Amino acid sequence: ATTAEWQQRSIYQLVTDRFATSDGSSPACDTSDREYCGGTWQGIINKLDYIQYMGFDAIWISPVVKNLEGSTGDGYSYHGYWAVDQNSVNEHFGTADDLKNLSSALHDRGMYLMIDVVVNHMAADTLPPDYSTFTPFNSESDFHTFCWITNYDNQTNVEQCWLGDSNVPLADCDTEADNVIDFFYNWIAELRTNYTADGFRIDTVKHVRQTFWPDFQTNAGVYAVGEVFDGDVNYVSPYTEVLDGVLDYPTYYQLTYAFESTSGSIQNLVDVIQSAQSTYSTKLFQVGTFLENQDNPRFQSLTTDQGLVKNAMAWPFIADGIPILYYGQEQGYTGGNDPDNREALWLSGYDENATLVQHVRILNAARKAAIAASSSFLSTEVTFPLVGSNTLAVSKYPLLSLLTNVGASGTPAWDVSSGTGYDEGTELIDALTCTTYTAGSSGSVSITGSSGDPVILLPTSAYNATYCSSLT
Ligand code: ABC
Ligand code: CA
Repeated sequence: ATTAEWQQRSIYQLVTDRFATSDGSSPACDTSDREYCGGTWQGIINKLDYIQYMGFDAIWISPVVKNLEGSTGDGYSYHGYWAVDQNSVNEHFGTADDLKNLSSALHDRGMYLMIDVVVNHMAADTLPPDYSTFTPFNSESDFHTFCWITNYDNQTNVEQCWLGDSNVPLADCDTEADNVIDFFYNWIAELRTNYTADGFRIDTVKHVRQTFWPDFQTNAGVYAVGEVFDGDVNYVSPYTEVLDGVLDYPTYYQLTYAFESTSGSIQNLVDVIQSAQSTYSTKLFQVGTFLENQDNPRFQSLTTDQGLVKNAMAWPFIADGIPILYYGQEQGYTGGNDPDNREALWLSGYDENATLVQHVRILNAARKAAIAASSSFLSTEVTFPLVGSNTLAVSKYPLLSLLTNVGASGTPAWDVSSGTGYDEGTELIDALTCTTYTAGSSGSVSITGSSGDPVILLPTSAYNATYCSSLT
């Protein structure tokens, strides 16, 4: 699928090993053991109703190729990022046919499949690696000369030295060598055709020279979003030119800081967004926007204030990029750093009535309603008609989102005098509560909220009332 098609989607990111088992059983899963817990591609097929219920129309799954087997000093390779054989699938997750079946099951529902891929490295459990265990790169000369990454300010060090540690060195592929380049350019095209993949998430993008990526993207043939793990817009920006999209790490940090406490800086969030808007140009609309992922502590490990949580969770759905939600957030999971943030979802019972499941369902519905109501919604940059110390109004016509970090014990109030895009007298509805309001002169909106919750406004004429009747 193209970038334009992905822009209309919202993505549910899951860790394959931790999402669902083939037979629906709920085995124990202690994240600190760093073992395979039993999730499979067939398990995902069985739970597509759950994902679709929340309004997601795409999933991003863990890397699919065969990984390092057995126990290491850093645990097992349940996350899928430790490839040893690029030409085989990871049998812990199922067979190649199971993966094809997942792809078909998604397409039957009009959903997309995004596969996570790693070309930067392959994984070993000795140093030096036994290169003969790798497929197809079974020679030391297929890799950069060993050195650990020690200096993130030195881009050559970042690109040509190795990630990992002495337990699991990540042998750094020589992505300057013709045989390595040719292999990966063919490999990504075959991965797409073999599994009818609709998109890719690309790992460790900043660890490979930028000039590797444009032809890789072309051969991928579908939308790809690259992981550039860095909070600086100026560092990330060039990567928006060599791939379709990047994961929006700069926003991730300021979003987290703004809402993790009642004293977080709203202004810093506004600043990073405006900086990205002026730096990325139209690529702004192609980034993947997220609050959680497999590498960072879950938001509810930082605060469990449900007012703050609901505001932070709303952001990816009301902003300029493609929303991504990391599995488990909707069930209120609280795990901290890797490996604690990779809890088994079956332990939640996939409760569709969970408060945050309903929250996400409405956020997806509101975004879909805005897309349907205005052909320019997806190419309209957010503006901020109100920036207070604890309040923020985010306009992306026909959506007006009123956010706050006063927290659940506070009473937020927003007095937006203009800049909403609404005509005087327009009837508005808060998608989260289905309370209605009327826009005043110059489209002004004046609302007192409750429990530190956000308010997500749309013209009543643009919002499907069935979501209101489902509210409890
Ligand atoms: C395992 C254990 C961990 C243990 C570790 C040593 O080994 O589980 O407990 O601590 C996979 C697995 C991990 C595993 C690693 C290593 O492999 O999932 O569980 O950790 O074996 C991607 C994936 C990630 C994956 C890999 C490897 C890469 O998303 O899941 O990990 O295939 C760097 C890379 C980034 C990578 C990330 C984990 O490490 O760039 O691609 N993610 C700074 C650097 C970043 C760096 C980050 C974290 O630290 O700039 O490049 O990411 O180490 C901001 C700055 C940022 C800064 C942050 C910390 O602060 O702006 O630049 O990031 O303000
Ligand atoms: Ca590299």
